[in-house]
Amino acid sequence: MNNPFSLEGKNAWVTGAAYGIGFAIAKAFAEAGAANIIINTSNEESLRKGLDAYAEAGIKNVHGYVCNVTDEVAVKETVEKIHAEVGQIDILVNNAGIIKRIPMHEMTRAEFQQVIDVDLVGPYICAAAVVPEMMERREGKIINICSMMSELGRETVSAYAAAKGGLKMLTRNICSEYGEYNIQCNAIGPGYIATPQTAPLREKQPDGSRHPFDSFICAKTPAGRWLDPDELGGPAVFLASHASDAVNGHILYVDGGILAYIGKQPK
Ligand code: NAP
Ligand code: GCO
Repeated sequence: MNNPFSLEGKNAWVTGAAYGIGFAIAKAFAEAGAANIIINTSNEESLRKGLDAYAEAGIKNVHGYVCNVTDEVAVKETVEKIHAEVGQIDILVNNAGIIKRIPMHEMTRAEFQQVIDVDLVGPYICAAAVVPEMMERREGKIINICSMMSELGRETVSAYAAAKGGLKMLTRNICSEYGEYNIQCNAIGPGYIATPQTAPLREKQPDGSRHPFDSFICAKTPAGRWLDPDELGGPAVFLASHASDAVNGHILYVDGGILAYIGKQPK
């Protein structure tokens, strides 16, 4: 019996995968046998550093493109380049994302819109660009990277929570609209992961003490720690593989149990 978790022969496009969660997911895909890894970033420097990081990790067959996921024309052009230079896109991971931590009443419309554009409109643009080929082949995997903020709010992240909540429903709608073509669209909802995006929340205070948010998150996570990006690799391989062909429209929270836990009582 073939290994249902294998990605042998598959081409996977992970958006925004120069580092962070995207890099960890792409690495796991390569380790699961993916034939080609495709990444994009918003600028040349990030792409160059990202491709160097893959090479240093010994990951081969990585193809990189500079492409802003909010630019529909650029995304369509990039998909055409991928088809010409790499081949079909079997798996799309909508990972690229930003956050702006600003109180809602102090946030400008432009700032709010920028987060919505990258975190919600971008995944729509990329999914819409790859679905036609998946429909023709009657096979495809789309994985959106949601968030705890797809379920919970907190101060200063209104735009991010609105985008990630919308991304949860976009995931369910892609499932609903394209399931008949054997396209599965699911999401991963990471908990709090130690990446550049959350680095400000873990910075030591001027007096050398822990950042209050660092202590807060560790109290909210049963294991009492931040999660590592590599801990998302297995769940991502599952959702990208035939092992999950009967899973559709699901948000898989990889949060260490935050959503199940009221939080550790302060001493
Ligand atoms: P990160 O370290 O800030 O990396 C974000 C990635 O997205 C970078 O590669 C960045 O590339 C790319 N990107 C940003 N805007 C882009 C655009 N317009 N076009 C193309 N690429 C763009 O973030 P992360 O922590 O790895 O998070 C990755 C995803 O997981 C995001 O969607 C985030 O919301 C989500 N998430 C993170 C956590 C966490 O705790 N870290 C938890 C839940 C969900 P450039 O170098 O070009 O900027
Ligand atoms: C924040 C964090 C979170 C994480 C993640 C949690 O400011 O609360 O950045 O939003 O990035 O989305 O799942």
